[in-house]
Amino acid sequence: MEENKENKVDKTGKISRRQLLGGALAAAVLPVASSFTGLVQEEVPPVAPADPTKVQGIPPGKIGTRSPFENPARKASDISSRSPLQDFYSTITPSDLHFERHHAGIPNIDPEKYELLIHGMVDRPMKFSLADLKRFPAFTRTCFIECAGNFRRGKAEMTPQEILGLTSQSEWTGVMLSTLLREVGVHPKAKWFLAEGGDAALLTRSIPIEKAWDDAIIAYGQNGEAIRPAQGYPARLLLPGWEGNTNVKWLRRIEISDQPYFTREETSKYTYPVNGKIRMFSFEMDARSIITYPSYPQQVQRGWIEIRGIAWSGRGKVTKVEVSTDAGKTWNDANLQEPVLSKAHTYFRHLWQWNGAETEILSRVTDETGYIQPTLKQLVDARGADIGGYHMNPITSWIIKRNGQVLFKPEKYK
Ligand SMILES: Nc1nc2c(c(=O)[nH]1)N[C@H]1C(S)=C(S)[C@@H](COP(=O)(O)O)O[C@H]1N2
Ligand SMILES: [Mo]
Repeated sequence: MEENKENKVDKTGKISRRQLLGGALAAAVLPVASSFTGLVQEEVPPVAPADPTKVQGIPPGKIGTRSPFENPARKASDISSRSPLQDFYSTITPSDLHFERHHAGIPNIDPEKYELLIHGMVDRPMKFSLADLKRFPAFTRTCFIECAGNFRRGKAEMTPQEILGLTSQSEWTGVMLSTLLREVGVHPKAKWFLAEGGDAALLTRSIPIEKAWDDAIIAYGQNGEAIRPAQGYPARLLLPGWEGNTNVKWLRRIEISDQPYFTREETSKYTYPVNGKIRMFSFEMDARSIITYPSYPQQVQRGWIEIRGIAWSGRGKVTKVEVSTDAGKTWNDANLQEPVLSKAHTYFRHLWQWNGAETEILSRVTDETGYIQPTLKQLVDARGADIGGYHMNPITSWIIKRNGQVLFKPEKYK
């Protein structure tokens, strides 16, 4: 065996005296040496900057914080909180500003005890721990979630957050539900599955099995870290483009069946007529857009204004956003921020020169299926009455007063 020259050991098994001295010497010089490399920076006392125009810094920390000058906040009620859409420069919603909708509060679930049961019309009913879910090949995708009841109006003094803040976007990571369905062996006659959460809410949803084979994800990651408790920690069902309520949080059970379950949300009380027929199981979120700048309560000045906003569709990609600055008489194509992702918030911008006259600005999206965002009149005519409620995605307008004040146009029709 080759002798290690650095570690000379004498016959008694003790390290030589020379070796010890050398080691002590090396230890003594180490802090000095590393202070040059910056490794022991925290030992250097803070020095006030000699140049008074420079600003004294604070040391780095374990968790980052926002600038004290930036205070974006959700607007919360007992059952939901809304994202501050007007405060975002682009389309990823910071996780702590993601909208929330809860029917029985946010349960605190121990990831060690978490289990997802998949049973019903399967060859092998199985329970998956969180660790099991993470062993499967993972998948990451950016998409929006929107509550089907996302639309408020009624007065001019409303922000984008108040009007439409029940939508947000994250980059989600998890395992494709199709991967798990192959694992349990789904019966060929299966047509639906039931998704159940571990919270106290009576919210279970029946989902056509095609969505599971297509793009459903059991998500445990949100914007690069573990999903937030409010978003369903440790795992939720993610159905890109579909009504918020089908994205069952704290997912604990999936039951495969050949028919829907007609749970509470799936009875006629929670559905509405379209052309005289009850519209049930309307899963996809229709395309919509909103200008987030300028918006209430901002004040603008005459001259160049970059009109900005977000557009999205639950059916695929946004292909066009048009902006009108003359109350809908003429329309201009806005620029779409690339990359445009399917079933995702898409940022649009349109440069406009305001001449100072009172006007109305609005946006209208077209998606890849050719669907064009309707006016409120078109929506109401199709449904027979302005009943509000779910799936209300009309074009929305802002009025710009001569003094530059921006107000929401709270339309009501019939
Ligand atoms: N288990 C469970 N899942 C749930 C809900 C709930 O109350 N319990 N609310 C649903 C509704 S109505 C919506 S809009 C979305 C909201 O998702 P978010 O809170 O992550 O934004 O979660 C859905 N999933
Ligand atoms: Mo919702």
